[in-house]
Amino acid sequence: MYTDLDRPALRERVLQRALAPDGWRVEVLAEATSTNALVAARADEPAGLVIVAEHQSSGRGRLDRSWVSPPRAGLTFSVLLAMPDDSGWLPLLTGLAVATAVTEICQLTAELKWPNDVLVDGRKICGVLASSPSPAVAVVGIGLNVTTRADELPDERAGSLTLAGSSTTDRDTLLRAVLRCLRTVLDDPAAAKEQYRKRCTSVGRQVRIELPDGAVVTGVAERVDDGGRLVVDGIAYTAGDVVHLR
Ligand code: BT5
Repeated sequence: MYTDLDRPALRERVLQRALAPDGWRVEVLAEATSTNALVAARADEPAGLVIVAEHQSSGRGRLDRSWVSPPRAGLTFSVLLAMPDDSGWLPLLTGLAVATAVTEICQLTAELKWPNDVLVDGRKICGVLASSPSPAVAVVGIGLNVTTRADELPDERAGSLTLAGSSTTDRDTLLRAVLRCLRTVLDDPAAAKEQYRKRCTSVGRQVRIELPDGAVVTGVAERVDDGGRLVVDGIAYTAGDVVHLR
């Protein structure tokens, strides 16, 4: 039985003080519909707004899918950013930031499945949802499973830091680490793209890619091109769900 002691609340004041020097303005809400929607509704504010929800009642995935997480079991938050020049890379580099933070502080090896899923032991521990409420503004939402139990996850392809044996499950520490890594990738996107290409384990593999229109393609993922697209047997894909076949 998980109690409040196992899943302590985030410490908003401490986070605000720690993250302000890096340009982040953090707000922690007990409950929200979807943090992506809340941040998008405040798109006229300066970049750097971060809204974290201890619980989301209608967390969103890509293509209108849902993101489910019990209260305080994970991190669910969204960040307001100026749209970078190479916007196609933004969700990929956000995934890189999470994978880097998890590898650094959890003593786990996190892999990146194109475009932006973070996997540990082959299971998805993090998803990223990017949107653009106006051409100059981007919202990136991150869902990271921390203490989530197997029976709280949607299926056996999902995992959490606790299930993977993470050395820490302190969500304050994790949030700070992810935002620090996000700042690093945003400050030097060229280096981050190189890092992403090194860490993305979809490349060089036989993959199945399920496209947004329902079509399914199987082939070898050759590389991630300059637009952040996955090239499978010579054809570049902008979006899709990748399954690693072997
Ligand atoms: C994603 O979509 O993975 C993007 C998830 C983004 C969630 C964050 S939370 C903060 C912010 N506010 C929001 O409303 N959203 C963002 P996609 O690749 O489409 O994956 C969605 C699929 O992952 C679902 O259809 C489920 O199968 C699965 N899923 C749902 N909840 C999950 C979880 N907690 N862990 C792992 N997989 C999950």
